[in-house]
Amino acid sequence: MPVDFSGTWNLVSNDNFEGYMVALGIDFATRKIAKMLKPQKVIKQDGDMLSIHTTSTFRDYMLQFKIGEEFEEDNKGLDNRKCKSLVTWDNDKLVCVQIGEKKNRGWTHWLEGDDLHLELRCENQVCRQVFKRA
Ligand code: 1AG
Repeated sequence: MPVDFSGTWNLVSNDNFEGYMVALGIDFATRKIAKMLKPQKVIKQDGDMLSIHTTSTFRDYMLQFKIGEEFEEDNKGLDNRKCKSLVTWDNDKLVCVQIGEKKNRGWTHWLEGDDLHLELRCENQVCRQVFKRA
């Protein structure tokens, strides 16, 4: 049985979000707002199908995909660059590779105790986010 990420999760820590946003080319004013946010994730996992809805007072981001199946991602409201994304299991970690203009782009989700972890990668920057159940 794979891990189940389903639930509602609130951000509690956000390490080097600034570096990650700079690597994505997010402008100064947007970064100032974005780093104040405490986004919430609502994750629904049903077999190989996942939806991850990240919401905040500023912007929302919705992702739906099937594990193991490449899809087009538009990153709308984030950096707006399109990429080809593929999410696969690496043991109990959910790993996304985002192929596009930015090198080394992707993310990894995993559970640790009662916490949801998210590592966001772009070029040489790594942002580490931790969420707790709402
Ligand atoms: C993601 O998580 C990213 C979800 O794919 C959003 C997290 C960080 C923001 C990413 C880039 C920064 C770009 C622009 C800043 C402007 C607004 C920030 C809004 C943040 C809330 C939406 C991986 C996975 C599924 O959970 O998406």
